[in-house]
Formats: sequence, C-alpha cells, structure tokens
Amino acid sequence: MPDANAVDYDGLIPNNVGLSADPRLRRALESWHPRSLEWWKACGPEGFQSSLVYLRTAISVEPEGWAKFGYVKMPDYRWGILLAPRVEGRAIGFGAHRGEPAWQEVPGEYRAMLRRLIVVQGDTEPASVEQQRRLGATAPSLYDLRNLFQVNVEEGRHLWAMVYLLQKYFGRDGREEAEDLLRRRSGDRDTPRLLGAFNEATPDWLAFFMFTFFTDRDGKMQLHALAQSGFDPLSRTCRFMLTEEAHHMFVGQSGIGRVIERTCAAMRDAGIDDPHDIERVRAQGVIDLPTLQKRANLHFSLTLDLFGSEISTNAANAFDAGLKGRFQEDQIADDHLLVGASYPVLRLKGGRIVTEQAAALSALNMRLRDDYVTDALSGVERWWNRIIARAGFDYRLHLPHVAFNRHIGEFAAIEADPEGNILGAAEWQRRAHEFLPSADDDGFVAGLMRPCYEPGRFASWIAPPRAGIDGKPGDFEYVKLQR
Ligand code: BYC
Repeated sequence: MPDANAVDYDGLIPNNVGLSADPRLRRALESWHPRSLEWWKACGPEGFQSSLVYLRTAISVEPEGWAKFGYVKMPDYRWGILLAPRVEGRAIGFGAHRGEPAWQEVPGEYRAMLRRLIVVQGDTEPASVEQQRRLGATAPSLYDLRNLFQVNVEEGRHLWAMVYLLQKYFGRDGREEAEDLLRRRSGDRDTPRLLGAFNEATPDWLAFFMFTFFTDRDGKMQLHALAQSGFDPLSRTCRFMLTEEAHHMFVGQSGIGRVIERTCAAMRDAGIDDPHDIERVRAQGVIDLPTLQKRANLHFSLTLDLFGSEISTNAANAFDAGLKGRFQEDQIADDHLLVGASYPVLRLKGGRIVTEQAAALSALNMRLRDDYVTDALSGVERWWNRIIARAGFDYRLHLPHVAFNRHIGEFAAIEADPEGNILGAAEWQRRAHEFLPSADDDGFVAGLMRPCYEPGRFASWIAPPRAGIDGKPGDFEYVKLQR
C-alpha cells in the first residue's frame, strides 16, 4: 500500500496531499504558482535571486530526516504542500463539538470564521518577506545572509500552506482570497497587510533579529492554537509549519545573543564597566545594551498587539466552534468547554490598571498572550541575560509591562512607561525616547549596517555563531554570490 504521508516530489509542486489525483486543485495551484513567483521576484529578497544559497528544503513530514540541505537559487526553491501525518480517530478536543470526529471538510456553519483565520494567518507570511526584502544588502555575514533567506523561503512555503487550504476547501472565494494574499503589501497605504506589526518597517538587522525573536514567537503561539483545530487539514498544516518555525526563533534568539556577546567582549576589552556609558560603548563599533533594551521594548509591544483585544467575542466564538484552541490545549486538565469558567485579565478601570476575573471564553486572547509572555521571558532570561551575567556586567534586559506602547486592546487608550505607570500625554511625549529607540539610536544602528560577505568574516557588531548550519565549518560559503 502506498504511504499516505509520502511526499510526491516529482511534479511542479512537491506535496503529500495527493495533488496528482485532484486535477481541479492542481490546476488552481498551478495557475497561482507563476503569480506567486512574480510576487517573490517583485517583493522577495532584493538581489541575490541568482545566487546559490545553502538552504534547507522540507522533503518529508516524518520527524527524522524531514529536510535536506543543498545549494539552491531562491526562485528554484521547491515550495510545497506538506501536512503532518493524519492521526487516525482524531477527535475535536474543545468547544461545543468536543469529542466529535475532527472535520475533514469545512463545517458549513463556521465557514466564514475559518476562512478568516486562515486568511489572517496566510497574510502574515508574505508580509514578513516583504518587510525583510532589503536586508541582504547589509548582511553582517554569509551565515546570517543564508539564515535570512532560509526564513524568507520558509515563510513563502507557509504562504503556500494557507493557499492550499483556501483553494482546496473554499472554492471560488478561497481562490479570490489566495489572489488577495499576493495583492496586499506590507506598509502600503491603500492595500496594507491585515495586522499592524506586519506593516512596520524592518530597516536593519537588529530589527530582523528582534522580529524573529518576538514576532515569530507570536507565530509559534498562534500556530500552536490553530494546530489544535477541529478542522483537521488546518491542524495538520500548522503542526508541520511549527517544525520550520523553531529555526526562525533560533535565528532571533541567537542573533541578539551574538550581538550581546560581541558588545560585552568589546566593553571588557576597552575597560568599560558601565553599560550605560553609551558613547564609549558605541565608539567600539558595537551596539550598547540600553539600545537593545529599547528595541526589545518596541518589538515586544508591537507583537503584543497581534493577540487582539484582551476581551474578544471572536476568540470565544472560534474556541466554542472548535476552530482555534489554547496553547497546548490537549495538555490542559479542565473540561475544554470553559462555560462558566473565569480567567484573570488586566483591565483599565477608573484610570488604573487592575486585575479582574473575566469569562474565560472571552479572555482567550489574553490567555494566549500570557503564555507568549512566559515563553518570551524565558528566552530573554535563559539566553540574553545569561550572556550578560557570564560576562560579568551588572545589567539585565527585561520585558516591558503589557500596557506599554499598545495600539490594540485595553491599553491602546493610555500611555504607560515600561514599568506600567500610566503617564500623561505630555510626559509621554517628553520621555518616549527613554523607552523607545530615538532617531539618533536608529541612526547609530543604521551606520553599523555594512555588508560583510567574506566567508568566515563577521561585522564588527556581532559575534560568530557557536556552530555552523548543518555542521558546516566557520568559513563555509553559505551563499555563493557570483552567479
Ligand atoms: N492589527 O476580537 P479582536 C505569524 C482586528 S504571526 C489589526 O480583538 P481577534 C508570523 C481583528 O481582526 C501569527 N487588526 O481579536 C510571524 C478584528 O477585526 P474583524 C499570525 C487587528 O479577532 C512572523 C478586530 O480587530 N496568525 O504567523 O480575537 C513571521 C477585533 O479583534 C489586530 C494569527 O494571528 C491587529 N494587531 O484576534 C511570519 C492567527 N488585532 O475580524 C508569520 C489567526 C485584532 O472584526 N488570527 N485586529 O474585522 C487570529 O487568531 C485573530 O485574527 C487575531 C485577532 C488573534 C489576529
């Protein structure tokens, strides 16, 4: 019997969804394919399209040996449709349909809600590629350049994943949504991407590393929540996407870790004890820790907005319908219905930030955001602060209060400092540059962004990684530019 999970690698579109036996879907995807390539050429990485890049390509959905490495020109990357193996007898794990068999087709009553979730998820993938498109010109090393392109092609594959769901399960409106995913543009005034943070600029490599640490981590949390879905194809798609997502967060976590390592080493070499002595630290050609803190403040707060409002009927409906669960829903010991349950939510009441018990169903965005904060905090402590402590400096990076710099939800109406003290508009105006990067800070970082394309060499402001990709040595030529 043929292996149902085996990847068909022979056709135009590698897949394990039986595309060759579904001519209608294959035609739809094959007609979307050239348009996605046009989009990639117009909005994907600027330049480097004919360079050979040492990339990982997914070739299987089994945990062992799921990917292979090799030199590929990015436009030739085999974007494919890969779903995690089907779990026989899988049942819906939460909400009103708990215990019923997971849906293999779209449940009619929830069609619009499901499509919306898939479109929002799908929209973020090309958006991030668009945001990062100019970074190749200033890569701090070939190793980093390769990691950027790896992230980009995999976001491209995640777009394919969502387009597959739209085209396979949503007929004509699914096809239209798939076209719109290529039509919207990050930061465009008329046709912006759907969610706020995906219309922000990613102007430099520090922003890229912060984005992959903080914003890709929202991706992790949202994909986990969707991986619990009672709509089985969405669950299986998201489960496989999570395999790739881990590397993206590694890029951010280790990228900022290497920046910190380099800064601490330069401070030590120059005999600088005070991390706040910004002028002297910057004179070493490295990024001072207070600037890193401000960048972290910015990216963390922008990412919190991606969780939507603390109290949300959309989230309650999606859970009750069995479409979007909680983080690690299947490991939570409760009734998975949440009717009558409560959850503590931070609210703004009478000009103060207070904790209030809210209906757990309405507070699901808040809960996912709390799980996110715990996850992000552990990365900051275990990676970044450990490097600073080991280097012997009395400085800690921290995450700002959730009320800081918010544009969505409960705290969008106020200004607060990173400790969560509410500030008047005038004080915020006066002090914002203490908390968020100023034009000067950004100018300094921009001034460091010069390309370093020699194999084994790294820009002044970042340390080499501990280990190469795929066990490659330090001077490996991850990107062959001259093609
Ligand atoms: N910007 O009830 P509410 C990733 C809208 S990242 C603009 O508060 P809801 C990745 C909302 O759409 C993960 N609009 O929130 C990372 C709604 O509008 P409608 C992406 C916003 O619906 C890096 C209204 O406000 N995946 O994968 O419960 C690189 C009221 O909304 C925003 C997902 O997000 C915003 N920030 O939750 C690459 C998962 N926030 O519908 C990739 C799918 C809210 O009334 N999406 N609004 O017109 C969802 O689960 C939900 O849509 C959200 C919002 C969590 C985003």
